[in-house]
Amino acid sequence: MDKKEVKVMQKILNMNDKIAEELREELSKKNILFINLMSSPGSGKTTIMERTAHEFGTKMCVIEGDIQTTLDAERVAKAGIQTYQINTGPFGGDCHLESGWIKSAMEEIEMADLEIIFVENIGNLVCPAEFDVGAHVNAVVLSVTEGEDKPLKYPLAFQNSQLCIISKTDLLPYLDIDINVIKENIKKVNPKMEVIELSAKSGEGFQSWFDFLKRS
Ligand SMILES: Nc1nc2c(ncn2[C@@H]2O[C@H](COP(=O)(O)OP(=O)(O)O)[C@@H](O)[C@H]2O)c(=O)[nH]1
Ligand SMILES: [Mg+2]
Repeated sequence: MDKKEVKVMQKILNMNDKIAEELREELSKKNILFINLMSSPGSGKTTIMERTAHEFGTKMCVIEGDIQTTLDAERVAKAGIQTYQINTGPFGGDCHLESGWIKSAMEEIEMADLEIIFVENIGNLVCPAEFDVGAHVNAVVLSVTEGEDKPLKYPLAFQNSQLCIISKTDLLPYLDIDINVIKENIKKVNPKMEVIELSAKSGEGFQSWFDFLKRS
């Protein structure tokens, strides 16, 4: 293995962690909760943000991460809240967000009335889990259509998160999926994981999500 390459990578991660720690402390002092949502593409993160924005209104803001387009920020902004889009496409198309980019985004955000800042990380169940973005809570969203085995196949996202949102539960009647097996597999990789089941289509389970946010 090339030693120089390892050293450089280590340096980048150290810098990322340092900025992440500073961000976390700064937001704690401001009494703002910072939540990092991670998942594979299409699990329902933006739809969850849209419904959550209708509950919390201008007390929340969302930083959207995507390789290309401002589509998600446009969707969430319709709820009348502050949104900020980070595109990694022009900078090599990275598949994750780093704390330095989040810091730059936060410098643009008006924080006076905020109680919660969400980051919708780039859709990918692997890389985002490797980068601390400075959140108080990492949450991984797993939709029921993704299969029961995903916590076992992509354990880091589940091990580095405190909450798993099992989404799209309205689809369960149409699938050969046992939600109890999903939950068992989550517990196998992270026994302490809190789990919330919800459907952004029907709204079922959202009260548990809102309660989680209010007590976090
Ligand atoms: N049936 C159903 N579809 C959903 C639900 N949540 C999101 N979707 C659909 O799933 C697709 C991807 O959702 P989106 O929020 O863009 O996922 P993201 O890529 O994780 O942000 C969209 O077509 C949504 O309408 C849900 O709870 N139930
Ligand atoms: Mg999205």
